[in-house]
Amino acid sequence: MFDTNRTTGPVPGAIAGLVATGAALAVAEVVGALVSRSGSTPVLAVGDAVVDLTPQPLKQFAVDTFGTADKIALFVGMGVILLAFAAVLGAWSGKRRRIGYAGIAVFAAVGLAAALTRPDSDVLDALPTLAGALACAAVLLWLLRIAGTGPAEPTGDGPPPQGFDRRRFALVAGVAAAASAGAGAAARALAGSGAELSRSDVLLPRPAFPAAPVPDGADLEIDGLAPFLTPNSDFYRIDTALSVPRVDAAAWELRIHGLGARERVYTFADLLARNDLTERDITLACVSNPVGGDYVGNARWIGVPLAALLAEAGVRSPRDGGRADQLVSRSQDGMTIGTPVADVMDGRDALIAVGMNGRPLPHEHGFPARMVVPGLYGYVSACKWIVEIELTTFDAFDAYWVPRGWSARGPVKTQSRIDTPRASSTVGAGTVTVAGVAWAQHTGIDEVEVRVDGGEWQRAGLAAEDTADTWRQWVFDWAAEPGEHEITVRATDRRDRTQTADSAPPAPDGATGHHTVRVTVE
Ligand SMILES: Nc1nc2c(c(=O)[nH]1)N[C@H]1C(S)=C(S)[C@@H](COP(=O)(O)O)O[C@H]1N2
Ligand SMILES: [Mo]
Repeated sequence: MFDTNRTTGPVPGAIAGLVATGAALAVAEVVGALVSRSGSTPVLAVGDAVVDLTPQPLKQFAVDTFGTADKIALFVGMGVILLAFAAVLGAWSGKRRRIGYAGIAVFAAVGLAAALTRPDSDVLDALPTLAGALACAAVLLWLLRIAGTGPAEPTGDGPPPQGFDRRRFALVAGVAAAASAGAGAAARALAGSGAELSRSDVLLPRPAFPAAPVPDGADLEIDGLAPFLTPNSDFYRIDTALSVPRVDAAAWELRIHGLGARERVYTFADLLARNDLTERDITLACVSNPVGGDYVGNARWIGVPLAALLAEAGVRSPRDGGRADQLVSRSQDGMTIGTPVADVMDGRDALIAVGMNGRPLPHEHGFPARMVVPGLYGYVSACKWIVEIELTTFDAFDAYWVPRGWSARGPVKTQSRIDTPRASSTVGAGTVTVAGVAWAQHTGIDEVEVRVDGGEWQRAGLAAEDTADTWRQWVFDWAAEPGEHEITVRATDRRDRTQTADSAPPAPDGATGHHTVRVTVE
């Protein structure tokens, strides 16, 4: 059914389509790395747009199914679709060039639309797509010409059509594919290099207000129990960024402005040079953490007290007559996070953090600066790659997650988790160490209780308390008898709130219920 004048069939066209698409992506990456301020490329922009446009239930399904591999799954899905289209359109345009042009135009339009509607985009973000489309057309035409596919030219007295030179086609296609792969890799290196340098250049000053050492006995060091301080490499990561923003600390600024604020701009050097750098242990939790889940971690942060920056901008808490009740932080990648002004100005250690466990913030966790507020879920407080703080009201503005079905306010709910023994594990009869963590940031944990097989609640032992802003380990010695058993935990915080047994899903403002594990005792 393909051109009867030729003997080449659809395969060379399909290969040409694939190679041309590879060239398009590579050129777009290179141009993106060279010109785009945000290092964005059409693939990332389309991916970001897909994430934004995906309805909440589907997003939840993706997270539930793929966990933190959800982004990889998205890219693999996009790649499969793109390559399938490339092969089909390439084969088809072997017969009709116009199909190829139309296909390229459609994909370029999608790429442009996505690139130019990203929150941090500017006109330069059109260039990678345009350059990629041109490269695609050029490589496609070149390969199709070698393959000798397409409608017979009105030959007249011209040379007779050449046969299909397979070797030449394979050579050119191979070289084009290899060059694309090389260029793509070079572009990645280029995009990553600038900010990476500046992070490794950062020397964290000694904080003026260091945290007290973690008390002896705060870390029970039990096998299988989360360590008291979560190493940066193990700290959960939750954000909408498909590629980790690489922010150049040398060019970075934090702007504070809005209702009742005199505009102030701070550079990274300004923050590091301050005499109020403060070190604090703060446990951060994600609102989407299911009961028993591990989207919670504890780190030793260094940062500037946010209340001090707000005071310098003349901001007053609504409790002192200030007009703004919401502080909206914006990130380099366009995230918006809304935090109650009253909370960050009530004396708690809300920080613009620059350090995490003694290191500059890892890129994944917001380099060069992010917010951390004890007692609030991350989605209403912990803006990573922060560049702007706007004073406004809850009436006037809905931050990113609010129209997506999450509550505008997100104080953390008191929770507890069993880390060991793990669910569905088998343990030996006798004394079994049951241990876990409990958290009620900015309130503190008062008591943890365990019960087995629905029996009496029994007090667990509590590890030494670091501060009310951190989680607390607990341990319970269980005299385990052979059989199937169910272990349940609940915590009571210092405001006398005991965790409810009613299970609620994470949306809209945090999961509730008791963590229960089933184990087999032999
Ligand atoms: N820029 C940006 N900041 C963000 C987010 C995001 O998607 N983008 N996610 C928030 C959420 S939902 C949480 S729970 C915390 C997680 O911080 P972590 O990834 O350092 O653990 O970051 C918060 N800050
Ligand atoms: Mo979160």
